[in-house]
Amino acid sequence: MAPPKIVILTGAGISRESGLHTFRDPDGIWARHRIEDVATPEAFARTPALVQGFYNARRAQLRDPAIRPNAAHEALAELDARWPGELLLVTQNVDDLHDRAGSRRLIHMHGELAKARCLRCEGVSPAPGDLTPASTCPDCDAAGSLRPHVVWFGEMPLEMERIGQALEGCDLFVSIGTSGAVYPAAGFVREVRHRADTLELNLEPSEGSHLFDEARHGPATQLVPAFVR
Ligand code: BJW
Repeated sequence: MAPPKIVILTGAGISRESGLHTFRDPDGIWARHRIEDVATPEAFARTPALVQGFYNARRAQLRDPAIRPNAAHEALAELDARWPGELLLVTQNVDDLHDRAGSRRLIHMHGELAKARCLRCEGVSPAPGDLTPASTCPDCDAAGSLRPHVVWFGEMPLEMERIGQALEGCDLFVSIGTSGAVYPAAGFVREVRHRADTLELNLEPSEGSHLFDEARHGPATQLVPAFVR
């Protein structure tokens, strides 16, 4: 019999114990910044330097040697390496901790902090240390055309077709460290729950906890290795 097909969704909670803040916890990013100021296309059009500064600071934090993949990222990379069947890790996180841990079958549906996108040619390139409203695209040389390669509210998340196909065929859906507050990711469990097993691993019950067959609550560095091994 073929091994079960697995889709795993992760959110900011999986990177919390690596030292990165979540969004909606009391000490989270949205407690210090207004979404309308930093995470919409309108904010970027209005005050590009402010938005670039917000992402420059988070990019700099990611380069801090103290910020490293934790036991949860490592366990998922281990699962990816040894799982003989279909597996897709879909992360909402823009950090690169899954990549650094070694996960390969990975989609960053909300983009990547370490990359920039050109508004002119749409090329995606490594972000320079600091992006400014004057930064030049390395692909088309257009000046002032680079934006953070992240998905803001009102924008279409990335690779939705591939994610949709994986969800359609999956036998097990696991959601880790996400509040279930942001769509379309928050809706994945509803898409699969009538034909796949569903499991939530989160510090506390999420908004959609009741939709899962099983929910285990605690820190990701304990729950995820225990699930994988
Ligand atoms: C731990 C832990 C530990 C802590 N261990 N756990 C009304 C209804 C439905 C939809 C909408 C609506 N009105 C507007 C919308 C659409 C909107 C939306 O969902 N809004 C909601 C707020 C209602 N969505 C969009 O605009 C999206 N695009 C879209 O919908 O396009 C149209 C479309 C239509 C049809 C199909 C497909 C598309 C785009 C959303 C973009 C989100 N962008 C951000 C910013 C990215 C860049 C950046 O990083 O700055 O993405 S917002 C932010 O939230 C970020 C995250 O990826 C995302 C999700 O947050 P996450 O990861 O869940 O973090 P938290 O903080 O919320 O939760 C952390 C959890 O971890 C908590 O539960 C903790 O308890 C737990 N935790 N420590 C385990 N140690």
